[in-house]
Amino acid sequence: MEFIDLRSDTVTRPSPGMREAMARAEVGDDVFGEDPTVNKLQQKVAELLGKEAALYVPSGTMGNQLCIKVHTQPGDEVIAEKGCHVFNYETAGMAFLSNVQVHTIEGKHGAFSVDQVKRAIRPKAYYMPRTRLICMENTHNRAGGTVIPISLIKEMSALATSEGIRFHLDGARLWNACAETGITPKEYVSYFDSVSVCLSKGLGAPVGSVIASSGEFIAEARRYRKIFGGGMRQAGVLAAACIYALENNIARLKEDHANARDLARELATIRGFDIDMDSVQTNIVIISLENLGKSPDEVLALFKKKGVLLTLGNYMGIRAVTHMDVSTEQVKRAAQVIKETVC
Ligand code: TLP
Repeated sequence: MEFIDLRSDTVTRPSPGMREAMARAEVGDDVFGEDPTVNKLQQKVAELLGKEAALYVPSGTMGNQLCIKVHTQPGDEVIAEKGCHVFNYETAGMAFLSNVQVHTIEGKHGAFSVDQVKRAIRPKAYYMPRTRLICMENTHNRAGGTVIPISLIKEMSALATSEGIRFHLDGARLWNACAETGITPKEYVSYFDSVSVCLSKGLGAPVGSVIASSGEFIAEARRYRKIFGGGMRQAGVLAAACIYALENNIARLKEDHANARDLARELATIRGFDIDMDSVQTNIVIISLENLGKSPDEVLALFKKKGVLLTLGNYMGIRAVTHMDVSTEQVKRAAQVIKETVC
């Protein structure tokens, strides 16, 4: 059976053009800094994001965790939104790798306010944790692919600077925020000390993320990347796919957003499917099943039998993600199958 796979934009496979670019890639040993394609990717991303330096890493998780490691000391505290990826889906990496604790704040549509953060910042006392870092996620995955307003980012950045606190962006899907708002990656990233962006989600590369920051920061991150086992050798074959993704796959992201909006509108007509339409801003649709009378696992299994794959979302919720490997036609078909299955 051919599946319509809406579990995540991570399921995208390299296209023939991308595979060709990978096959042609010049390579070298990247632990020696000698892979020309990796170096080209890092330079390209640093320029695109307006930062001094960048580093290719195997995953978004490693990108975030490296940045947290470089920013913090054991015993520090990190402020993050309650639903964010670094807190929920990185297997307690912050505690495990950086020995820091997380101070979570519940935001609206993935965004916490400056006031909430002000209240969360610890007074400077030797017996209290030291607030060292604020993490933000844009777009915010668990909130439904929501875009964090640039005005809020600006204000938060000013607060962080005045308090001597670092500011990190989990920009796994920053490209989607840019496609939706028209704001450039450089503008978004200018308010942060560090950023991690993913090439292996909506942009369709098979593997990899890039972190960007100052030259000194990236040199330190490179050291930790080796410690964490992320020093790669002839990684140019993968970096070539990332360069191809940046050059070819950004412009089309709005198609995914339009597909997600259409899907959300269709699914919202189903009784027991609750969708916050205000949260459907990019390529993610979160559906709450609290009023359906069937468990998310049960529903997902039924869809799977009919060839449509979704995944678990929040509590009692499921998630659909549109991406370049599902056409508008397939998204329409998926909506139809879902309707027939639950109605
Ligand atoms: N997200 C995955 C799952 O882990 C939930 C997905 O399918 O959406 N930041 C954000 C905002 C992410 O959504 C993800 C992946 C990551 C970081 C981590 O990226 P990887 O999977 O490359 O480690």
